Amino acid sequence: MNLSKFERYPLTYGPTPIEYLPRLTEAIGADVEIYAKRDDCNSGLAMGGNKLRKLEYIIPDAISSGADTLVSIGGVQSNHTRMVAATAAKIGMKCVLIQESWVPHDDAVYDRVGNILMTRLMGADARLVDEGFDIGIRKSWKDAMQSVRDSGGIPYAIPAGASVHKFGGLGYVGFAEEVRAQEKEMEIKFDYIIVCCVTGSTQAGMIVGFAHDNRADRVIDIDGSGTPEQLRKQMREIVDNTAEIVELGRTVREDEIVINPDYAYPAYGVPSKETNEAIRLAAKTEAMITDPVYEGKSMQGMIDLAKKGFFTKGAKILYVHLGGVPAINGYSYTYSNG
Ligand code: 5PA
Repeated sequence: MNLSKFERYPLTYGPTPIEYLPRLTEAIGADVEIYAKRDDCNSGLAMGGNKLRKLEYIIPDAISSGADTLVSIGGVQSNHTRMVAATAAKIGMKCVLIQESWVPHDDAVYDRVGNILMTRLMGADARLVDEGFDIGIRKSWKDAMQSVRDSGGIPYAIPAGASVHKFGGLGYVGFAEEVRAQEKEMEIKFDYIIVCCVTGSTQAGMIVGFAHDNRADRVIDIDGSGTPEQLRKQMREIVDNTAEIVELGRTVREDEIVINPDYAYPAYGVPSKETNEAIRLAAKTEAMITDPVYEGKSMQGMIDLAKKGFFTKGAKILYVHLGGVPAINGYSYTYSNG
């Protein structure tokens, strides 16, 4: 496998910490140990998060294309578009963002706070569009590309979640290499890795990275999309493309792509009662804040699976915190009493 042949534009601080979560482990009360990998603390750019690992491998291509405007897409409270806006500001490019109504959620300030507030502050042109949730390529996004051309600019296309980009999976191949090095240092080995996926390249990258030491099937995706079949199809494509370009040397088997669809209810971006309980538990035991769209659902899934005895006895579980906390500001009524 060869990742080092790809150019990387540094946007993160470097390897993210892994920490043991003793109070959460105790509160769950199953025979497992919970650790967290803090990709939510990976950068000084507008609060960071998982998209920066992906963008590190995409930005060299954007720069060499001669583009002057990054164009991307997400929901109103998209973390991804915040990270694209941050990257554009940092490298001195313009930024046009399509922000669609992906989440059926009413809150008086939903389109004013959190991610979109920071996105606007960083100078991005955030365009609100009334379209529902879809992880695929959208017409609104293609129209945005054209509007940049029409005004004399040169756009560079970054798809939703930076996922179906030819280099979208590379960042999380690097994550797997980083975890392997940290395991060596810490003299432990994780039995399971828990991650929340929606557009797919975070887990797809991990799958390829961990296929290298034959434990891709230990990466458990807790789906946050509510459209797991479309996610699996998209993930399969990203896995195959990424495996080929990093020269994994074999095809990833279907059973190595593990997606658990059980916790995405009631809908993308809408937390269930159980999601909110999981968010509160992580906050009260470890001061680790998770959001109602992504990490709260993977937290819920991990807790529930641990309680149900899904993990082997004594297992060491690595919960990957991918960021996303700013969106919580759009849910002020949900958490008005904690
Ligand atoms: C997101 C995605 P993938 O899209 O790579 O599957 O990652 C899922 C994910 N956690 C997990 C957080 C905090 C995320 O932000 N967010 C999207 C966004 O627009 O922000 C791409 C959907």
